[in-house]
Formats: sequence, C-alpha cells, structure tokens
Amino acid sequence: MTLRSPTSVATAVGSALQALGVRHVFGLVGSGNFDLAAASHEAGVEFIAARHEGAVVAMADGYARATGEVGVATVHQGPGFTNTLTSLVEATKSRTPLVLLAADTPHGDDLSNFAVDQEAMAVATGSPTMVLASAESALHDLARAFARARCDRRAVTVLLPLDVQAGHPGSELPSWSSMTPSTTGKPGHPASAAVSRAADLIVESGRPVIVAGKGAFLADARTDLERLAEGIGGLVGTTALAKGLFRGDPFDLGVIGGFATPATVELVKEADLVLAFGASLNSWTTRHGDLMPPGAPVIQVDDDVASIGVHHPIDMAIVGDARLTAGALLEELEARGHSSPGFRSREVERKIARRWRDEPYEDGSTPDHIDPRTFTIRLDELLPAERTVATDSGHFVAWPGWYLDVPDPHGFIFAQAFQSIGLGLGTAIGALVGRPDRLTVAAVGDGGLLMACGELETIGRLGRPMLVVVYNDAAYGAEVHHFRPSGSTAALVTFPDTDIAAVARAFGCEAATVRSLDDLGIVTEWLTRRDGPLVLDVKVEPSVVVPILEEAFWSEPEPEQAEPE
Ligand SMILES: Cc1ncc(C[n+]2csc(CCOP(=O)(O)OP(=O)(O)O)c2C)c(N)n1
Ligand SMILES: [Mg+2]
Repeated sequence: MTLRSPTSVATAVGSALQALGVRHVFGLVGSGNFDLAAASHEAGVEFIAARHEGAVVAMADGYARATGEVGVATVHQGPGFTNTLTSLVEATKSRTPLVLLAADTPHGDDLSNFAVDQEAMAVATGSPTMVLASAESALHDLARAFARARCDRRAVTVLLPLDVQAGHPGSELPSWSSMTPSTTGKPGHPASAAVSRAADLIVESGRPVIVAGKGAFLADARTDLERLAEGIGGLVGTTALAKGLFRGDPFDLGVIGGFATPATVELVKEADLVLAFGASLNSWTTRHGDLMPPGAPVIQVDDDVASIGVHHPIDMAIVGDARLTAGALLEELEARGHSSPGFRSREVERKIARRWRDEPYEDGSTPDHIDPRTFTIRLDELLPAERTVATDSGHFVAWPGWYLDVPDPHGFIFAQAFQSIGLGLGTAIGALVGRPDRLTVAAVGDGGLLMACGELETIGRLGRPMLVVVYNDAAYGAEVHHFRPSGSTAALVTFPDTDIAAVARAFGCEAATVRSLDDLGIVTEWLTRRDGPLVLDVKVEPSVVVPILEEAFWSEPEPEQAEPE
C-alpha cells in the first residue's frame, strides 16, 4: 500500500489543519503519520518534533492551556499511540481542547506488529474517540473532531486507519468547520429564582469570600466577579488552576487551597459565606474540608451540573456561566439596594498583602545545597512579570506554587489532574511554542526531569529562550517525605546525584549548577540576551519540607483527581 498520493486522505487531513486554523502541530513521526505530518508542514503549519509520544500530547496540552487554542498532536500507530496514554488521560481529565491524530492499523488487520485495540484504549482514557470510517467522510469527521475539541473543550482522539488514509477523500472540509464557540460554549444564563435565593444569603452575610476556578477564568469572569465582590464587600481568591486571575486586586487572597498563605487560611476560615464560581471545591482547594469555614453556607455556581456538589457539601447551587451569574447577582443586589463593606477593611487589606515571601523561615542552606525557598524568592525577583510557569508534580511544586507570581491563569500551567510526574517539561515546551511573548519557566523535580529527559534535546534543538529549573534533591522527594513517618527506608527512593547541567549541555542547552544565590549571576546575564534555553540544576537542601504535604499525605486524601473545574 502506498500513502504517497497527493490526493490521499492522509495528505488532505494534513493540509486541512491549516484551514482549521492550526498554527502548530506537535508530533513524533512514523510511517503511519508521515504523509499527514508532511502535508501539514507543507501547508505552513509548524511541526514540533518531540522525542517521546507522552511529551507530544503533553506539549499539545500545555500549548492549549497557554493559548486557549486547540492543541494538536500526531503519532504513529501501535506503540506510538500507547506511549500517549498517560498524557492523554491528563488532557482528558482536564478538559483540555486538544485533537490527537493517531495512525491506526488497517481495519481488520490483526496480524501487524502494531495491531492493538487503540479504540478501546482511547475510550478507556475518557477521550471522545472517532475512528475515521471511510475516505468519503474523513474531512467531515475531522471537522467534527475539531468542533468538539474547541466548543466542548474535550481532548478528542481521531484514529486514522492506514486503509482509510490511503483512500481519496470524498468531500471537502465543511464550511462550518471554522466556527468559534461562545465564551464557554454554553448559554449559561442562571435561573432568576436561584439568583434571588442566593441574593438572600448574600444580604445576610457580613464576610463573603468568592472562590473562582478554571470555569470562571474560561468564562472571562474577572471583571464581573470583582464588581460583585466590591458590591458585597467580599474577598476574592482562586483555585490553583486559576492562579493569577485577580492579580493586582487589593482584596485578592491568591490561591485558596494547598498553596494558600497563612493569612489566606486565616481569613477564609473567618468567612460566613462562600461563593464558588466555576470551582469544583475539590479536596486540594478545601484541604480536605479543613479550610472551609465551619457553619458558613456554600453557594456553588457552575455551568456544568455534573460538577455541582461532587467534592464538597454545598447549601445552594446555581447552574450558570460564572460571568453571567456574577452579573445577574450584582444586578439583583443593586435592585435591592444592597451594598456593604462586608469583609473589606484596612486591616484585612494589610493582612492580605502579606505573601509567602513575607513569611519568615530559617534558611536551611548549606555549603553544598541551597534552601529552595531562598532560591525561588530570588528567582521571582529576577524574572520578568510576563512569564509562563509550567510545573511538574512532586514535593518541590510548593516552591513555584508559593513564590512565583504569574500574570494570569494562562501563565500557570499546572497539569495535575492525573497527578503524573514527567509531563511538566512537555507542557512547558507547548507553552513556549504557543506564547513566545512570555518567558517560559519549566519548574520540575529531578525525578520528573529524568522521566522526560529526552525532551531536553527538543529544548536544545528548538533553541528558543526558556528557563528550565530543576529542583534537584537526588530523590523522589515526595515519596521520601511520604514514607518517612512510618520509619520506612528511603533507600528505594533516593539516588546518587545526577549532574543534570552536564546532561543538558550534552543536549545542546546552556546550563548551570546552583548551590547558592551567588550562582544566580548567570540568570541575570542570560535574561539580558535570552538567546536560547537555560537549564538550572538547583541542588536543593533535601531537609526543607513543605508543611502542607504533611497534611496532604497523612490525612487520607479522597480518591479523586486534582481537577478544579
Ligand atoms: C508517572 C508517575 N509515577 C510515579 C508517581 C509517584 N510520584 C509522585 S511524586 C514522585 C517523586 C517525584 O520526584 P521529583 O520529580 O524529583 O520531585 P520531588 O518530589 O523530589 O520534589 C513520585 C515518584 C507519579 N505521581 N507519577
Ligand atoms: Mg526530587
């Protein structure tokens, strides 16, 4: 069979990507997706080659999070596809708008080495899955996949069997395929009775707190939520996924949840009403419920009824878009003549102004290791405000979560719905490609870095300005700290130190080892030229442990994902 026909489905799909508005495709090419990738490249779509398919999908995921556009990935059939599974689950759980174009063995061919039931696997990840059934309908199905990804915010898998790819496409890309969704893809007007009941609770409250999640960010609700908060005297805060949403607001509590400052914890506990907008109130946001003010009613606003009351008990639900509901509530309260200073006082404003960097700590640095807090506080001062911070998973994540500010939620790529390590480097590369106007900072542990180490070659090859910060404790630190209290040996989760700077240099990156603040001169100097990637192998003092992890690990977390909608 040949796939080289200029009029094959493979080439038609590749060229159609340009017409669908795709600017970048992340991929790893084998014979099964070569023609598709080459055709898209020839059509003017930039192809970013990765070194592992797990990173291919992570890159498309990070790209979508950083830009708001659909991330597009392509892989070879069989092992090329199975290598994507972990990052595909992450994207699926996170409702990332993404299209994965995976080659597949021809219909009915079970004898190929590459044969495996890809459709069953894709379905098992939760990804809406389409198998291109015929050459006639191929472009129509492709358009449907993109519409679903874009408007419904889903990570869609499109399987392209080789026999269909070799056929002649029977139709053009349909004209509706360039449709753009309304802000959230849903009408989302709240019921007026619900708005009225919520207003009753708000009028009675003296210390309301608004928790905005990813749903509020996607609904573009910042201004309306701030106006509502001002009208009712409320404080505002976000989930981790909406970090940065209220940046600059004097009554912004910052992240409510695992990354919350002591002042935020104290103030949230004093609230007498919690209004959650597009936030599912999962166990990370509520710290297993500990953060929620006892006895205070909780109103949850979400345009997806399936998210209501899933993680935390609530007193009232409003099914509606976060922005429209905030506007409707404000209108109702204004009609009632309600306006209150509520929780807003000079004293509260002063308390809120206290960030993590203002909390005292005893510097644990030694001659060979730097205290990760000391390092990250200085890094935050050095970096430009226009930045994207993409993190991996692990014990270290608190340091960037606490100390690194971001300009808005597009600038914080926190792909933790599946809580996998090893995806952070890929999501950071996606953000780098999608938002070259911001400085991309990948914050990863040594364990996560080594899992995705081949992508250092991608970073070196791309040669674009990007900072990779490796919090290197020569251990799976999260596991060391997890099992320490039970007296278990750390031998299984500690390793000899790896010279990550040397590894990075071998892959074509500029790199430096950091053991003290004196070693950060290179960052200042590099920032003035930003002529390629810089990898920092930061030898962090392993005895500095995040207190919140102790709560997270030793208070039996619920078995659920870290996806605050
Ligand atoms: C794919 C995967 N494998 C294993 C784990 C379990 N795990 C969670 S954190 C962690 C250690 C991460 O080590 P590192 O990246 O060095 O960060 P650190 O915890 O040391 O700061 C491990 C193994 C996981 N979450 N995902
Ligand atoms: Mg580590």
